[in-house]
Amino acid sequence: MAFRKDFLWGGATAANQFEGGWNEGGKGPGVPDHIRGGTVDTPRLWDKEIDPEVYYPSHQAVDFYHFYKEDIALYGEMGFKCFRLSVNWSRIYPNGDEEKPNKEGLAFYHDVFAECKKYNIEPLVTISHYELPWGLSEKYNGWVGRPVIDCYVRYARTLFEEYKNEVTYWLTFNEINIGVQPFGRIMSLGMQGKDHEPMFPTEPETPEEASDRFTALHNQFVASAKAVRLGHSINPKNKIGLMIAGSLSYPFTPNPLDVKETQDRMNMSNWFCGDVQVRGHYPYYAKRYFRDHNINVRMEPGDSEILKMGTVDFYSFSYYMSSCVSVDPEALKGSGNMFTGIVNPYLKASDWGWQIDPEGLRIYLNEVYGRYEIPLFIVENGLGANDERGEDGKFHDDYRINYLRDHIKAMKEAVDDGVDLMGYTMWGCTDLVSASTGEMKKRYGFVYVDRDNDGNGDFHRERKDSFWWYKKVIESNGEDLD
Ligand code: BGP
Repeated sequence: MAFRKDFLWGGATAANQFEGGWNEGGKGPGVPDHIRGGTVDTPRLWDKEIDPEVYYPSHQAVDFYHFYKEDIALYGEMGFKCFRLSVNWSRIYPNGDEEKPNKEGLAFYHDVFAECKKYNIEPLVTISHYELPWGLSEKYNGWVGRPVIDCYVRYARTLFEEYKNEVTYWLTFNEINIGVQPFGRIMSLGMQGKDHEPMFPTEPETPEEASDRFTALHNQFVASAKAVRLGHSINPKNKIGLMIAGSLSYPFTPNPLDVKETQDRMNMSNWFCGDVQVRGHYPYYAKRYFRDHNINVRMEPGDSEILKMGTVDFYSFSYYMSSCVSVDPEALKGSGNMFTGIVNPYLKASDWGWQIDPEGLRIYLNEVYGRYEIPLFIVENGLGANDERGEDGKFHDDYRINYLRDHIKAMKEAVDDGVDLMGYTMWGCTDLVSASTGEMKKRYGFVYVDRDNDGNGDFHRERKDSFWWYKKVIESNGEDLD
């Protein structure tokens, strides 16, 4: 079996990691603009006030804001069919709650989409990728505040109307399931932290704090469902998807306790949000989870109808790694920034501790498709590595090619198994800032960008070996992987 004829090959980015121009063109600050850089061992810190002496990676990122023509031309050269990007919410509504959008911000994305059109590249737009306007974070403690739903819906309406003739593929929220975890409070739910605390808070939550967090997540579900309905009514051609951080867990041993623990983990970390957004209601296991953890989610009358009416058209996800689960506290923990898990002796890990598991992608695709039977879209996958120049001064990233080849082979198998797969957008097609560590050194791209962890470099772009390889992959619709 081959990939569909209209398979959407391409690459993926997010404004706060890619765009820069953080205070240009009328843009207001977003939550990521308050987060410092870090490394795999030192956490990124959240600052209440932006300190002019401190380097914040999102402020210039890799300057897509000024390089977009060149970047999209490179995607055209590789033959991209699709380019995933996020609209930076605070470029359109600088504080998040204005009555009227910022025209200059709207014009920027018209220019971006016009460039895509030149090369027949279909944009795939994430409406919110960890990019809550700072104004809403401060005023409402992020998504905990119910009024944020209306602000989001107004913003989504602006995008659907404004770009009606330019965009038909949309994602309502990036990795919405990160909000299920306490570490998602700041990044995913835009909640206020303690000044200078790590972006991934590590202190245990009280039941009140967990209740706030799940209320914030509920507000995102409601906002997403409203946006899906609205998007369909504005343009019936719109295809609107959810987006999940694909987290595949294996039991570390056949001990039934490990197997049960894994099932619980999969339910809450992975399935919970998909169940709400695809099926239109909370899953059966939510009640017990809330009861056991003393969590009180503040829902309003009518919310369950809204969820029911706003289910998504397709299921998209990121997939980088898998992890093991054990009830044994002695089992060896690996690092992994966001998803720490037990080290799997059958797998190798990246330099950032992410365990590489292409077969897991096939397993995951089958699991998800079996559960929901709606089209799937891999909107992030790739290898973060420290690229260094070879003796000839070029980037020979064969390790990246190997990673991608193995994952594409696994996708092919899944398609052969009968999974309906719409497309594949490799994460960080042009090098960009890492979300978890804030580093530039953790590079994913087919295209190298001259910029380092401390903000040095002139931003010029260079093709890596993987650039030419991916061009062949797309040309052959995934047949030529050598
Ligand atoms: C996902 C995010 C992206 C991205 C990617 C890689 O969780 O949606 O924004 O950055 O992971 O992670 P990192 O940048 O930490 O390597």
